[in-house]
Amino acid sequence: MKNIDSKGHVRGESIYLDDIPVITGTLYGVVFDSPKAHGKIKNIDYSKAQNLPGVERIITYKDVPSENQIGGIFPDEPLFAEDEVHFCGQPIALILAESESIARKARKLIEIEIEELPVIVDPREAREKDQLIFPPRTFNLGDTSATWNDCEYIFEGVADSNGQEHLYIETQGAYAVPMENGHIRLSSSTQGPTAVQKTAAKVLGIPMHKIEVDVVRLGGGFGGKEDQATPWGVMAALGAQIAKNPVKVALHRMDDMRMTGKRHPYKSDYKIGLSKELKIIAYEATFHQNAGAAADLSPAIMERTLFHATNSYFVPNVNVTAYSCKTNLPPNTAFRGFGGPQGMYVIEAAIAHAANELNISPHKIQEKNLFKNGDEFSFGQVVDQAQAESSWSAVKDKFALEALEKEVKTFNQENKHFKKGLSLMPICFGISFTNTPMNHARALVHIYQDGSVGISTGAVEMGQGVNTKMVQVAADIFKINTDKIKLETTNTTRVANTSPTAASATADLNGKALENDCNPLLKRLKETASKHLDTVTSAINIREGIVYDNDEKTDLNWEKLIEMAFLERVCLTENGHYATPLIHFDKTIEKGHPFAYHVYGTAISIVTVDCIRGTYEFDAIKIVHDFGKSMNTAIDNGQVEGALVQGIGWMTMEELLYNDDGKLLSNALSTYKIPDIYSAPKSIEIEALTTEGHELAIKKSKAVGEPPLMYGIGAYFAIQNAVKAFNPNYKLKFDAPFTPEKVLMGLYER
Ligand code: MTE
Ligand code: LUZ
Ligand code: MOS
Repeated sequence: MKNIDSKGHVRGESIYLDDIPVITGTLYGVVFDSPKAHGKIKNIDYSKAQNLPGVERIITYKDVPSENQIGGIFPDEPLFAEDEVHFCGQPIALILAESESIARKARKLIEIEIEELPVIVDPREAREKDQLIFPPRTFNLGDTSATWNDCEYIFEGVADSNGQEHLYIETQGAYAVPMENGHIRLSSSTQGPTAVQKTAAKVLGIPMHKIEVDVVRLGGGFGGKEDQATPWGVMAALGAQIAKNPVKVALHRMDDMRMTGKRHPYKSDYKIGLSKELKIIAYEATFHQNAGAAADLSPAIMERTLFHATNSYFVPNVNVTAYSCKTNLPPNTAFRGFGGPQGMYVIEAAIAHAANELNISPHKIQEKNLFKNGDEFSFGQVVDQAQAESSWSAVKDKFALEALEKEVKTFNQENKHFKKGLSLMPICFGISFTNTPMNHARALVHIYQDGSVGISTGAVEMGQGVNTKMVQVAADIFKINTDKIKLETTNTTRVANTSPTAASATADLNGKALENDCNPLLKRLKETASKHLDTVTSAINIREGIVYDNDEKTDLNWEKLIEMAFLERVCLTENGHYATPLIHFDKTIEKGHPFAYHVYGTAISIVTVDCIRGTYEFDAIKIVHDFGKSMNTAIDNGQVEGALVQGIGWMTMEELLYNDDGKLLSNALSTYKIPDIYSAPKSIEIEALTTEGHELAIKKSKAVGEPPLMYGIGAYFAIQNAVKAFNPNYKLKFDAPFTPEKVLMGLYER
């Protein structure tokens, strides 16, 4: 089935926040934000801005009727700064004006005096100064300290990875319309409609039922709108409440880049111990997460770093600790992979380091340590249905790895100024929110009298194709044509108390809730048909909209059946619920079974480095991916391609840069480069691993949104191998992204 949005997208008919018609008299909100990364606000003079014709009013923390607080996990983040600022870009006030351009002009007229305080941008410095967002956590398995003596080889080092700007095409924004009795209707570009609703209710001092959040779709989120769509939604709602007027807040690109958090940069230490047979028998790591100035989702992201610290490898003795370090950057947030990539990168660095010292291929170490059924993760979950070895051997066979390696070797012998590098990257990613209580969802189905069907779920469409998958789930149960089914907007009055669309689990959670609607509806319809046809319910079947009795066509079709059911007063609506079974986690001992299942896969990356310029091109990425039984190969392959290229961008070219004063230097598309069609791999081949799929995945089709991003980590090591091939004096460094500048330095270092 094609993505139901394809036609609308190519015709420009799909509706995003900016396509919602605004009501006459709407006020536009522009955020005035801190020009300094840390300091005490001594004085703010709003008078010139206030007096600019067209400016309606300026809202500050003083206008907040209830709590000036938007922290989701910890209450440590004000909506508007009060007397201190903690990062450049921190919102201080919302200017409401007749037009956006007037509001922007007014912003320039605000005068602010800040007494500057010391700025920390480095997470290690923050840890030294005891600036932690919350206490560190440690996952432990076996006994590393007792194992070092048994190790034949031990290697230690550091591995850093930088942050990443989400660069969703649609920037953050919301539109609030006041309705009767203090009710506010809020359109928001958010992955978490309930988070926006709940926080707005808290700040405005009204119950949640007075705020209705509606989401049509997002022009991308990538995690950047899981938590950080909230402030703009709350500001629009607050503006509407105070000004008694519709209010729209939509960030300009540079405002968005400056004010919002990104993927967390990490600085990490590793120590890896191997046996003579190259088994990793001990692994220790310390992760310094650069959280920024407030918690946001950092606790959950840090936790996922620990969950994925050994990637696809079984290590019997593990001790990994993570620190969430408070710095004066915008609070960093969810980004595809959610801390997992940052953890996986470090063990891959440790393996590359070991292989380099031992003068062997890293593949040897990787291959020897892949998870098998019955192995234990450091957090106590026992590995079952492991596809680490099967995807590894499938990638070797299907893509003739040995021949590829030979080609690279020959090329490197024959070419002086161009060198190729090859790497293998296995992935293993846990599916479920690591916070068990978040793993449930609801869906609402109406069958209308004419036989058409309307579906609401808690899932937010952001390009990942979840709406199409929801249509497929319902169509497969009812056995009717997909054009009879409409996916409604995501709306908190139809589906309440939703978890955000995140953790790649949206189709699983909402799809299974939807199955719990469709199955009982179908049962009632079959009962109606069996009564009418005077047969047993089990003899009734519906196929392609026709009712069959013992495989014989009847005169009943879907429409007639629905009409009949309605006249017989059968309920044609269901409200289904689903909660992932089995999962649990005990933080007091850091053990449990947090994931419904894992997604596996392996990628080969081949790069050609221009050794005069330091530039590079990816010739090919060849992937064997564990889709389970994919319910939509077009959508799922698209997710693999998109995630892969986004991962390569993070590892190679996206260079997020703050200066020592905490100011974002890579603050526009001229200074922050993401992969375009020219820098994407010349070829991407994706093969599906043949498996039975997993019972806890929707229709046995495994979650696909985030895991393939981590194939991109292989890009770093492929480039590194090419640099090594050119310059034998190159000393391995793990400092992603591997930008052309760094490549050039590596090529010519002595
Ligand atoms: N694909 C597109 N096109 N746009 C996005 O914003 N977000 C990713 C992924 N794929 C994203 C995307 C992220 S971060 C997640 S968690 C999943 O989609 C969420 O959707 P799912 O749970 O339906 O996979
Ligand atoms: N969000 C979240 C996530 O709140 N918990 C998670 O475990 C998670 N994992 C991936 C992406 N977003
Ligand atoms: Mo994705 S980082 O879970 O929004």
